Amino acid sequence: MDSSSLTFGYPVPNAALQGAGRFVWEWPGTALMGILNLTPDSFSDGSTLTPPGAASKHAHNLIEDGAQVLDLGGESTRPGAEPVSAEVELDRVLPLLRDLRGAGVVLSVDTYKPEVAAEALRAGAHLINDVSGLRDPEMVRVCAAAGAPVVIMHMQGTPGTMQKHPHYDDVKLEVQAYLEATAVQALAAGVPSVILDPGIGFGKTVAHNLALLRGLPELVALGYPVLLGASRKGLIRALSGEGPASERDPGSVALHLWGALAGVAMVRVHNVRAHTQALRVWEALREA
Ligand code: HH2
Repeated sequence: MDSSSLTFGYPVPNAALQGAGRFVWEWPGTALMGILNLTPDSFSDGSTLTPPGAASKHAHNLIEDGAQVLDLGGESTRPGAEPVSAEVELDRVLPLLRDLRGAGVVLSVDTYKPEVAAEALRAGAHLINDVSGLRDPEMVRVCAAAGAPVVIMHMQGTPGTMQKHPHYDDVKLEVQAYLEATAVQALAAGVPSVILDPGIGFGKTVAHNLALLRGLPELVALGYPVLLGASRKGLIRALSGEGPASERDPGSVALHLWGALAGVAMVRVHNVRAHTQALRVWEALREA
């Protein structure tokens, strides 16, 4: 099985020291990033994690189910979502982040705001997941200074407007070119490593999403770890006719197994247990 790795400038669960101040986490196959939306308005699970203790319990359940990374988000980025201030985002994310410091998994924070990233990294976050794809140059400086790797996700427009009129001449080439150029710049500026994410549903029609999913092997071939996040997204309803987000786990598994077949290093999912089982079966079959 192929393996992937990320480099950090500080100790991280399961990472090995490789040279001065360089800690490398290497994993085989496709790792599971469990989603923790600490928001009242996320599209699939908004508000369910806001009562005290509920988020921590859910986080530990995700770890027990097989999550190697937890992604904590304090602002919804669903289509039409309103931004919140850095203070609100930090108030939602920091308590759980501190609570999870000894949990033995990689802690990611889903933010495009450099001030949130800086504070989260000080509080024990290991990885920054930037859905704006490092649009703010300050984000590169923050991550380089801290020694933090970054998920660079592609988004056309902003969450408020992105689904109004998405347009590309060649979606696959444009997304790939953006991700590659941004990765090269980030690494040159001192970010220790990056993960690339085509941003399913972020300023894309169904046809755009399908072209990106079919083009995953070419994105993987660039040589960077690739993350796929299709969990419970509207694309699944569009392709299957099935209703609410909470009922889209079978479609999520189907799309993420497609990603695993293409060689993606990580999938970002709500239902970790279902994905653990699907990936174990699929990987055993592949290795047989
Ligand atoms: N999708 C969402 C949020 N963050 N990050 C990455 N890297 N890739 C994604 O595809 C991605 C992401 C949207 O999903 P969710 O977190 O479930 O909803 P919301 O933004 O409404 O909280």
